[in-house]
Amino acid sequence: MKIYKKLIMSMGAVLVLASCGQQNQNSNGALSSSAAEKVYVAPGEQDEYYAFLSGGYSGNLTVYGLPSGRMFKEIPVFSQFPTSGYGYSEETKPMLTTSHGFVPWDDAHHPDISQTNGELDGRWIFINGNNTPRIARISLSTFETEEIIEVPNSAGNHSSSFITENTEYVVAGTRFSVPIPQRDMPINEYKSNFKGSLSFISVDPEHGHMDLKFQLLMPGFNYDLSHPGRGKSHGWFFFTTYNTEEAHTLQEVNASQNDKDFIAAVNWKKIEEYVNNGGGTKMPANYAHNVYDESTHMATTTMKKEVLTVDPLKVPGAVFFLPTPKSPHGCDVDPTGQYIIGNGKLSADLTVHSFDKMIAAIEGEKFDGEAYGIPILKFEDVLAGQVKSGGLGPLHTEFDGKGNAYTTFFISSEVVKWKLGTWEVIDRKPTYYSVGHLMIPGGNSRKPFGKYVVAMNKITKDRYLPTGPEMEHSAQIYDISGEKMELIYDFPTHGEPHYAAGCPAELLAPKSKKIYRLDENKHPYAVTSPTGSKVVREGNEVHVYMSTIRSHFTPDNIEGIKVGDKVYFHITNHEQDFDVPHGFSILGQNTSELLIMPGQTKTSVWEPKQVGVWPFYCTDFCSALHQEMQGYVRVSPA
Ligand code: CUK
Ligand code: CUA
Repeated sequence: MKIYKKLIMSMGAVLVLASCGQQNQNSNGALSSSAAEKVYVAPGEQDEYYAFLSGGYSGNLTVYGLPSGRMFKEIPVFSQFPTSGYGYSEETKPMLTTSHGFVPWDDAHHPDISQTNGELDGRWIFINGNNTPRIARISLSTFETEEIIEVPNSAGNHSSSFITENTEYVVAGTRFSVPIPQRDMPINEYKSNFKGSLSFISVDPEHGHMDLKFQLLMPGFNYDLSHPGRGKSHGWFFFTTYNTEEAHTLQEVNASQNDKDFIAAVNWKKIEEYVNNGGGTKMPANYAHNVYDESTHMATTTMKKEVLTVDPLKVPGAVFFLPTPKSPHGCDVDPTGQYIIGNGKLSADLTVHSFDKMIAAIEGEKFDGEAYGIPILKFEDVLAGQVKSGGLGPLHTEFDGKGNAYTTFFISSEVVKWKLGTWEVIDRKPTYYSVGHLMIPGGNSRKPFGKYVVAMNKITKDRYLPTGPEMEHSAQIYDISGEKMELIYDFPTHGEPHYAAGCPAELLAPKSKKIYRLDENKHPYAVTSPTGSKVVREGNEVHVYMSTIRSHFTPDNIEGIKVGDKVYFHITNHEQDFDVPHGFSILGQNTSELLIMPGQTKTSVWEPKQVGVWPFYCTDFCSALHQEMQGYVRVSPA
């Protein structure tokens, strides 16, 4: 078998050599002969990398293998997800609590993996909710959402959730500017009254718990994307703006007037010091902080009442504006921390700023005016270089750790590879079609793994068998191990993958938790002994302490329930075997099914409306006697 594979591989090499100069690329862009081998992961074998693609308006995060493009799991974050009962079970409903009530949906854009010393550490992955501003933290040991914090004084939480190189902070910047605090006022008084906020959420290094440490209140310029400094620029954060015009209507025209908008450079270390010394102003603000506890398997919500705000003018030397052409979108920092790339989405050229030049200009106080008191640096003083790309509509850039950068072009639909420092274009390859973000595993850190780049495309058109007017979005994998990029695969994605984060499998796979231990289960309604099952009535509330193991529920015949009761089924899975979940659902129930993993307790609420004898059953095929795994509830008149 191995010899056979080797033979094929050497034949492939001969083919590639023979066709050198006239590559046998098919009309859809792929080098079909060698490409298949590069993405082929044989049955039973495993991928080299994990890729976490944001699900956009699905509110979820989806896990794929690289290079196979196989989907492993969809992790619900800002959604109710029947597959796992997330957002339906009593334990997980609090995760979706906000100051606006229960908001079981959001628009998830940018995942980012935790780092230590600027390298991926594989502990957590963070992702933002754009619409009702939130940041979530997902455990990379359980692959479950463990925490969601709402971001007050914010609207359109777009320039997030990027993290600093020791995961000190996860940052959330606002896209929309709004009155802060929110109040009733005329929209046409936007200019100089509406504000943006840049929130610095600290992350507890041991448990990952988030805490909104301070909010920088900024002019209402619309903060689009951001990235932290790293290496030499660690301690700074950079944010693109696209509306220095402060347009509040017909933005497509009115926010494109100025030739240059800004990248805001924020020295967060300086502000942190200011805040630690008692600086800042406390402001009333309502926001929810939801935390899932792995030992009780339950989430709880704390409503917060106050936030610490910082006026940038009170911290001299902390915030500067770097003029950047043509409504910049992406804001990316290279692995050395020297280059800050602002992609003007309405231009052809890329603008690269130099961190060293920025510091020199700040130290020399070479300013070119100010905006609302914040110093503006001179474009020429901070410019490192411009990439004459020949493309149109640059959006996002990633790095391979070998001195190369890769930028997506939405309008000309391509990925362009170019060299840091010389700014020369090395290669370009089309995407299918209209690419947004791209991702190289670790491409957001000091140590990228520059073997593959995944391009995430907004438009699918003819790539797959037609499925009516609506089609899934599409991702494409390019091999970037050589001088030229090679398109090797494409696969449909779930939801709109705005961005992704990737990580070597060898870092995550060994830490992936296999089973929850029943003897560590601290759920208040857990049944931890084989004889612990019972039914307890408290007024019109009934608590069913139920256990489950192949292939029955205990109890499985329940009588004495009346119309008007509120019945809580607390179900504990007693399996001791990896990967044997049980499900639960009962006829007429509108709170969806549950999925209970071994050792876990999950709760489903049922308010029976009709008299009768109603069946319940296990919804997950768990054994040869899965079909027998059932029971009845008798409901009598009130
Ligand atoms: S944004 Cu989607 S293509 Cu929300 Cu990161 Cu640029
Ligand atoms: Cu338990 Cu099917």
